Amino acid sequence: MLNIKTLEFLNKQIALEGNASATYLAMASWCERQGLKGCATFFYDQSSEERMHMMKIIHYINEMDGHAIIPHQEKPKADYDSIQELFKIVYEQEKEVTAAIYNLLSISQAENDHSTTLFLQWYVAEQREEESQIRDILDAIKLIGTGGQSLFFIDQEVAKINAQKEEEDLFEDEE
Ligand code: OFO
Repeated sequence: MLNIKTLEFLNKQIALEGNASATYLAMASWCERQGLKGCATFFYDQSSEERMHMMKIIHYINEMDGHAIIPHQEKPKADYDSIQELFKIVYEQEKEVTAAIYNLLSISQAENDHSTTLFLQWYVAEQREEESQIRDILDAIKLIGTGGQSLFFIDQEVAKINAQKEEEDLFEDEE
């Protein structure tokens, strides 16, 4: 059984994960329209992952005899000035989600809710991975610069990250 405060913040987290999924989907669509195939694939995959994060919380709340509330979805930004802007937005968004997870964790610990504390450990690790990945992409963008063919090279770099992720996922599936 979840206490009222933990339930309230878990429900807030559903909204955050859902909004992250929608934002990534909007970014994927924008990238696809720009011919940035590597970036589009990256954001489509991220969008699916965020939806999965949201679903995990919905199932967890209901399993714990709470009521998972499906939130109103904010309309994500549709247009971006540059690929640099887009990844900077993503980084800030991920940092906000991490802060929300930490806050939720502090609440569950204060309430001696060991089950939720354990459940949230997965999200802590996931956020660390996501933030590190976005920082790597931002570093690559900085190195490549904004010269003539920079978009092409940035897209290639992101495509390499997609391939690496795919390999890691396969490896995890085999374990
Ligand atoms: Fe849900 O992992 Fe990012 O936001």
